[in-house]
Amino acid sequence: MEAIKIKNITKEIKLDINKIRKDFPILHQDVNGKSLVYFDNAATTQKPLVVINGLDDYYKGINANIHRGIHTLAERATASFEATRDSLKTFINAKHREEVIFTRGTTESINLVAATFGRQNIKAGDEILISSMEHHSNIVPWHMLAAEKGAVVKIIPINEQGEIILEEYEKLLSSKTKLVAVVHVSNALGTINPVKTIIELAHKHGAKVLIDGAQSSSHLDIDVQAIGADFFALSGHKMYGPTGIGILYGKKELLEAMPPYQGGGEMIGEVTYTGFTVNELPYKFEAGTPNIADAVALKYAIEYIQSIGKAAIRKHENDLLSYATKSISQLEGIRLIGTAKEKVSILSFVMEGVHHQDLGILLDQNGIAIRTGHHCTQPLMNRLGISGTSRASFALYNTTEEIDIFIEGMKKASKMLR
Ligand code: 7TS
Repeated sequence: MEAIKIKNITKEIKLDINKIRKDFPILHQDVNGKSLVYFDNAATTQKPLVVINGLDDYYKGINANIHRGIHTLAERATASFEATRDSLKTFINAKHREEVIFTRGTTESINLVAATFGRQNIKAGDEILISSMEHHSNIVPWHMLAAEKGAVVKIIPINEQGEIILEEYEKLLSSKTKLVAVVHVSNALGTINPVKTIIELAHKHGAKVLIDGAQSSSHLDIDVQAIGADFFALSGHKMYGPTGIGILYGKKELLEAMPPYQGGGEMIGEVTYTGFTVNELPYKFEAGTPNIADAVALKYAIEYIQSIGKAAIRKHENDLLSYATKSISQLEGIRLIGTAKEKVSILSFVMEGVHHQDLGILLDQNGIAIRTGHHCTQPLMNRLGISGTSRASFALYNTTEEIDIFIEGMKKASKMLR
């Protein structure tokens, strides 16, 4: 009953895209003499006025250092900073607010886990499983840890559609597996991974699981308790928030058992000339003055997403992906890279006989911003036998008219380059 009800509601939701586009000043400009078409949302999303104004308001009316001062501005800044933690707790459905640790973003969150949980728990001969479609930020920290400890990084294979092969994953799990680190949504393929199942299987073997949520947080409902994640990382800038701020979610009992990440102010209880004691969560992992302003403004991005609703966003983005997939498939010499059954609005492709960089440059000359290259997934590109792809990634403010312009640009480029 419940599922049917939700489906009906979702069907009825139609976004007022013109109204939404007015919230994003950057979209209304010409680039190289043409109206900007911004299709590089998987790299970073644009920011709505509420976020831009939030930053402005913070520096004009609130700015002070947090957690230390007793004066009014310090109290205001602390309250605003901590209010974002509460918003994020709700956004990812964490059980406790102290499970939300502020970091610079996904990359730092993963490095934090490698440097603390990893160093503490992973020994020589232990195994870390990652998938074939990880971003470099969910590969290199594990290579570094494995080299330091004499541990082994093993790779979960994918099929030709770009989906994790669960049976192969199950075969890799054993009592040696200490950590599974998997991306929720692939930035290069758009694949949505079955993270709940991946986590359940890992837990059967006593392994902990880190989910890289950099690409999922703006598209999907995130519920860390429902999926059972031990760690979950996200970046504010990929969900309409500022750059330089993100979070690590960790289960309280795990975070409590982990050693601190960096030493400095705020992460301590008491310091003497001979040692120190550690502060309680979440401050134990937040040494030094954090990125207060961007954390404060991130709350407005979350509220913006919530005011529109993930269901409506997802419906609109799915429509865009279907439209774009159909349109591009009618062009000659296009090979889609990433054709998983469950995908977000990422369209990766190769134009046969054309280097992706040349295509990107030509599209840019027509005001169309896409991403080209290996998308920081070099091992995946090697696995697929390609040097890179062209990637158009759509957000809630994109339109089918923009896709038409993109397709026209592609036709023009194809004529010139092939
Ligand atoms: N994980 C995934 C899946 C990503 O897509 C990215 C960034 C990161 C981690 C790193 O996030 P950061 O905020 O810490 O930098 N991905 C991309 C991309 O696809 N194009 O530019 C950055």
